[in-house]
Amino acid sequence: MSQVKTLAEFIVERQHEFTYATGELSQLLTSFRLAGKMVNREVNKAGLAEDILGAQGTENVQGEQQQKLDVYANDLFIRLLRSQGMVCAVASEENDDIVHFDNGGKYVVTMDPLDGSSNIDVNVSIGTIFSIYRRLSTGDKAAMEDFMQPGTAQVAAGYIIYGSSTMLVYTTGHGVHGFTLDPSIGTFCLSHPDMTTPADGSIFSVNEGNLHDFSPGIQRYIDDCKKQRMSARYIGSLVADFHRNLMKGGIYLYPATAKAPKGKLRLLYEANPLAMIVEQAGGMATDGSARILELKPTELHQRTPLLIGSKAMVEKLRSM
Ligand code: AHM
Ligand code: MG
Repeated sequence: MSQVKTLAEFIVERQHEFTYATGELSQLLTSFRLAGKMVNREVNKAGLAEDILGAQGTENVQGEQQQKLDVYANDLFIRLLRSQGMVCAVASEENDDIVHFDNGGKYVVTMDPLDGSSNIDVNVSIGTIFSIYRRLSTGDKAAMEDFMQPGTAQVAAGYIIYGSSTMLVYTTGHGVHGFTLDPSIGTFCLSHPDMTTPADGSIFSVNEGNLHDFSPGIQRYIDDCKKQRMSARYIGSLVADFHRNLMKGGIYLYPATAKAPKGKLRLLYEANPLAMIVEQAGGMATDGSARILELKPTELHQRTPLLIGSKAMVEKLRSM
């Protein structure tokens, strides 16, 4: 049997690549590693908890109130990040405002604790997306400017996919590495070192129900994909669609629509982390005219159109 390397070991081995103090990265990622495992456990028994154990009411067997999984995941990530002390504030999809820890930590985190949550009830893959920034402000409390940094300032970004297996994928700007959770030992093991995405692909992922809202250029591009007999694949969970395309080569599109004139996805905790990962893997991410990572955020829950994936496909789409 070849030597298995765990995520914890890998982080320690690569922490010299991290610009800031050795050990900080390892502490930062530990919260995500632990929370990811705990969310994974809850996701896997979601059907059980609600339909069987919870059948008599809304309380679980311990007499606790049943929590929606996205709220559970949010509370858990925040609790672990708070207790670990490196992070002084979090911006989450689940919270209107910044959650402050007032501990003087040197980092801030943005996250979507459980993305694609409409897919939980139907047993389809969902994910966690996160991004870590070095804070700019000083003092105990983080400031809005700490969160208004462009994606180029991310010091690390990653996602966890709760799929047919659970994987954690992250980058610190030195390549992209993927770890698969071995449920028998409860440990993330290195399964995909130095991930790269194919330069071109033959999968396009878009909610075609919105086709008539898309700009003529986007519509022409989608038509072109069909003329080339490409495969249409759309799960409706960003992390799952992104992960498949990253591995196989493809493009994911969520352009502006009539309902969401600025796009649906959020810049800080959906587009930016995945844009950093795709670029590190050799791909591209744009809002149609500008590089996602160079957009200057102006608000926490800012939305952006997102066109992301294999370089040749994103470039072709942009030219249209
Ligand atoms: P959410 O953050 O409310 O879960 O919404 C984000 C999700 C993405 O995971 C997914 O790619 C997209 O919304 C799907 O949207 P639609 O159902 O409009 O196609
Ligand atoms: Mg989301």
